[in-house]
Amino acid sequence: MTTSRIERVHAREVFDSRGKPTVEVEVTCAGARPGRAMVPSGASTGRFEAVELRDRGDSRLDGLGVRQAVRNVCTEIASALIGLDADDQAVIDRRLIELDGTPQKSRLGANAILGTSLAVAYASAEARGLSAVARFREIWDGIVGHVSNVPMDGGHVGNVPHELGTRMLLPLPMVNMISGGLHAGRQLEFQDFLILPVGATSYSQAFEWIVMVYRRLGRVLTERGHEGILIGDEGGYGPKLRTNEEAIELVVAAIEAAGLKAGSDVAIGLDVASTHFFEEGRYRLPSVSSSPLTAEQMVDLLDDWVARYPIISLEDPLAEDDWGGWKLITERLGNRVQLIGDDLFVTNVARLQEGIERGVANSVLIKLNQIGTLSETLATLRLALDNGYWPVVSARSGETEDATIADLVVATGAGQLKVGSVARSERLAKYNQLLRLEESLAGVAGYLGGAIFTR
Ligand code: 2PG
Ligand code: MG
Repeated sequence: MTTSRIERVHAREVFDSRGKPTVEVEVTCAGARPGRAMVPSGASTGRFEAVELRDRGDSRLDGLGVRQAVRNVCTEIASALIGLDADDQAVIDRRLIELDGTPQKSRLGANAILGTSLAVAYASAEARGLSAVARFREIWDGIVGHVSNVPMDGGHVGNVPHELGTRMLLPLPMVNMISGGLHAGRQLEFQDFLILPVGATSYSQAFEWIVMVYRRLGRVLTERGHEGILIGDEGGYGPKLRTNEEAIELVVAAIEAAGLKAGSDVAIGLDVASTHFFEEGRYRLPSVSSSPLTAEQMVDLLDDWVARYPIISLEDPLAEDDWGGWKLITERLGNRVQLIGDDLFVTNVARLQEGIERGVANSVLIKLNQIGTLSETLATLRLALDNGYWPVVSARSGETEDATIADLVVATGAGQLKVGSVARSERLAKYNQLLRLEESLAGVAGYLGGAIFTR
């Protein structure tokens, strides 16, 4: 018998940052304290994501309850896992996938499965007295093995530096300043106006710059007459603006007001999240044009913005089904800008593989709950690195105090992290954990920052 034999699997319903129920799982190994994880939840979800099981049809909590998912953990999943070795994450995750038996984890629920998968990793850490980051590092080394980091031919995808995936790294944060889309009352069509402090030389310096830009943005908004500004789901400001470009200009003004250089110190990223305004093959952007845009017009628009503003990263610039549009933007901008597939790839190996084969995008957003197990998430991360795609580990718009992604991004050396703004504790839980890791891993974990784009 190993020291990490699973003795108990338990779950409960808890609540996330939007006050929606979510699943918390505890897995306990013989003689150890329980390992615990909580599951996040998206609002702008992709159609190809793993399925979150909710108690639809139940009048309680508007049908948002997760009691069935909780029951699934406490009954079927518990029976399947008790007695297994928590150190064997790959075996456990395979068992969970087989037990569910559906392509998108809709029977037991991706929330039930991910909560369990992560709690197993924590249980293994508890059983052997390891920190979370050390356990994730072990799993990354063990399951994923050596990452070859071969850049793709043709130079249209990023030349990902060798350090990504091969050593522990504090990430370059990509941080939401202004929210629109489905996260802030639809005043703006685009979802996230983000900053990337590419000129900072350490994570803590990067974080301080972010805090200062956020504070200055608040002041700039007030000075320009935006009273009673709404804060979006991820802590970004949600002012009433007429156009998406106005949001970019405000962020540039805030960077400068913080005494920093827009571009070389702090660059801009957009999560266009275009799937939610893609209708019948066209992009509906009333603030830009009264008639919906074709993919080509969308690419022209973004190309123009990239030329005029210090934008270095675009997420979901085209919709989850628009492979043709994606191909076009990759050809036009792929050697100048990070093009992140979120709804497009949904952290799914098969979809990312398809993107690689089609020569589409050069970066992938990594969200644990889009795919539903730790092992599958790491497999997608590895596929990205093997093919010269930058991975960006990401939180969801619905989060909890669970800081797993902070430990995970450092352990895997993925290089970038997207969490949301610096105004809500479910976001700060991750940023603060990174500050702890920067201290405890001094001399062990590196920091490449903006150099991930230029090496
Ligand atoms: C995204 C995420 C996080 P959601 O689109 O990248 O910003 O949003 O969790 O709502 O999908
Ligand atoms: Mg997104």
